[in-house]
Amino acid sequence: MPTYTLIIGNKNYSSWSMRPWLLLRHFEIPFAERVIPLFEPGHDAAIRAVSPSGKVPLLQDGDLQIWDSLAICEYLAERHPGLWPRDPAARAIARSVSAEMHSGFLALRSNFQCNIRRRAPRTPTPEIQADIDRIAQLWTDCRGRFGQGGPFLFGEFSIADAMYAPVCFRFQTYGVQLSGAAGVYLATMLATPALRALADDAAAEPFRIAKYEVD
Ligand SMILES: N[C@@H](CCC(=O)N[C@@H](CS)C(=O)NCC(=O)O)C(=O)O
Repeated sequence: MPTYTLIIGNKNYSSWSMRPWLLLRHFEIPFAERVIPLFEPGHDAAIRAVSPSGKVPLLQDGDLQIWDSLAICEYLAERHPGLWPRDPAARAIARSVSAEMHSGFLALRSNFQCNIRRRAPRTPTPEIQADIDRIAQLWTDCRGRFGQGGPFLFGEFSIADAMYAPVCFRFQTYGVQLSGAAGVYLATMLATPALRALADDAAAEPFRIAKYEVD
């Protein structure tokens, strides 16, 4: 029986929820999931009933509740070896790029909504392009400096990749093309079994948030 229950929003739309979900799935850590569909009637009360922040994701481990995607990933990393890079320098940079994702890229996040199953190519504004350029630079740098042991940012899949997975789906949805190492990394991520499993679940979800379906 899994000891963890992960409470998440819609798989198609909830960018924060997918990070710990992908981590658990990729590392085959047993967990139960509960989806609270966002923006359906009563969603706010349903989330507040379980989450002190009024947000998802939230991880339940027995009586313990952990909220916020990065805090959940850190909690899991303390219990399951290998979720962060083993090398201290690589681990420090992995934490830096994860924190940058967690608190940054506002133009991209607020204009290119997470909608995994949608295909709606758009021309980025200069502000969004600046976020895209920084992400491409960051991915290229991580792959060049730390990526020798595998195809992910720090070689093997880590929390840093889970943190950037929503960006990969956003780039796919809005037709953002990347060249060189960043483009190869994007393709690798979208072909990774955990991301494909999430995309399959997202495609099958019945929920539809109208405001995320229009330009
Ligand atoms: N910084 C938080 C953000 C969580 C967040 O904003 N979650 C959204 C879904 S993606 C949410 O719960 N929205 C519901 C609401 O605001 O009513 C994290 O990393 O978990």
